[in-house]
Amino acid sequence: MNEPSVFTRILEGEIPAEIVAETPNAFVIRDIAPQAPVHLLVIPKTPQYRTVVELAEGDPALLAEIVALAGRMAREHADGDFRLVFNTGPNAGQTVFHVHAHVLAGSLEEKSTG
Ligand code: DGP
Repeated sequence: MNEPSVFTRILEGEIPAEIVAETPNAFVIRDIAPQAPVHLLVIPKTPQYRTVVELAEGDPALLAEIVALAGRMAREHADGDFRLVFNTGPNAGQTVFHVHAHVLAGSLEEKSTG
């Protein structure tokens, strides 16, 4: 058995984090190191998919739920416009291998992302 991911540990209350939104299949937290005025992580509850490609291949309906929830978060926390980022693989900067969508929104002028 793999160790539970940091996101599973947050979902189970072992690591403190505010759950910003929750649905039957997904939950949302604020990124601990925000790269934009609004930087949320939309995360499937299941830990079984490590990357967005695995999720797309294994459960496309769940991927669609993640994208729809990202859109809802952008409307509720910003003006509805957002960037959706799935870092995929360590050479692309992925550090947590429990698939998650970065929702980056808010004023471009305030943003300090690379
Ligand atoms: P990635 O590099 O795409 O795997 O993004 C993982 C993100 O997870 C990274 O931007 C920081 C965030 N993160 C890691 N640990 C924690 C944590 O304990 N709490 C919160 N809120 N975010 C975390």
